Amino acid sequence: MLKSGFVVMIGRSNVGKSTLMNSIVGSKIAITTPKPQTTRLPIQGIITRPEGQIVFVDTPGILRGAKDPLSKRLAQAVGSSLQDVDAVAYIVDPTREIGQEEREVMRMIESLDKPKVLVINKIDLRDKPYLEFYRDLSENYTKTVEVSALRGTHVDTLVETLFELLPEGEFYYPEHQLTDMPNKIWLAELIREKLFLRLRQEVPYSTHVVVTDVEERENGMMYIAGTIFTTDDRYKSMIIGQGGRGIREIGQSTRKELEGVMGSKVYLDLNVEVDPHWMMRFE
Ligand SMILES: Nc1nc2c(ncn2[C@@H]2O[C@H](COP(=O)(O)OP(=O)(O)OP(=O)(O)O)[C@@H](O)[C@H]2O)c(=O)[nH]1
Ligand SMILES: [Mg+2]
Repeated sequence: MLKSGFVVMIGRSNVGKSTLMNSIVGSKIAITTPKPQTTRLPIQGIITRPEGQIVFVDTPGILRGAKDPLSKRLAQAVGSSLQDVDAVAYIVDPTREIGQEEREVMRMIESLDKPKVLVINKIDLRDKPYLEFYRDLSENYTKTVEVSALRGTHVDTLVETLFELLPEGEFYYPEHQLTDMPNKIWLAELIREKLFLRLRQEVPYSTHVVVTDVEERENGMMYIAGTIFTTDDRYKSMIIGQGGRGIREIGQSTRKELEGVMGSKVYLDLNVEVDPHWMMRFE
């Protein structure tokens, strides 16, 4: 008897939802950075085991009261991803203070009439001042699991727990598929990760990456063309950097990672363009 279902990963920004999904799926599907608001699209990661299949939905971290169109869309995406899932994994970070935002997320999740697992992440860190607070919440959840997404500690226990909670059912995706994400979007996400890692402060949030072309050339080399859109000339210069150093470094680190994953040479053609309204057009 096979189990199958959708599990949504919910939690504040930066608690490690994407890291956890990558760790469960065993492959880098979602990008992760030390900055909040890294994830922008709900992304699915799929695992198929003898017990059945779980489709994980990684969501953007919840941000309260955000007014710009992008953040609103993100909040809507999280809201609608909750409707049709079979279980909820609520990820928390015991090293971070519990504010108003966390309490609101918590209330929303506790009011859901679905199996919910409290996932206390980052247990590898030494100082966890809020660990007991979260442990005391256990009775409000179907199960509680303490994990380190980064080290992979107890991630299997979490997966077993989720299989127990899911209904019987058939596979949603073919056995070997790891994600529902189209290639171009994943490539754009990877470029955005390198951009985030290189730049500081507000610039990354004012950027959007589109991959326009992916081609295998005759010599086995992958040709990839992409454009980084940003809202302002000033940001454009920051991304390009002095003498083009910035954009070159972003290109190089993306290329290195891609060559590792694809096992072939990659030629990456990256441009930066100013489009003050890309946020309005975001989809
Ligand atoms: N020490 C430690 N760090 C972790 C762990 N899991 C995630 N992190 C780090 O926490 C940061 C945020 O991780 P992400 O996976 O991007 O967090 P997220 O919840 O997806 O964030 P958003 O997409 O912004 O909502 C990164 O620097 C991760 O390396 C963990 O188990 N232990
Ligand atoms: Mg994320």
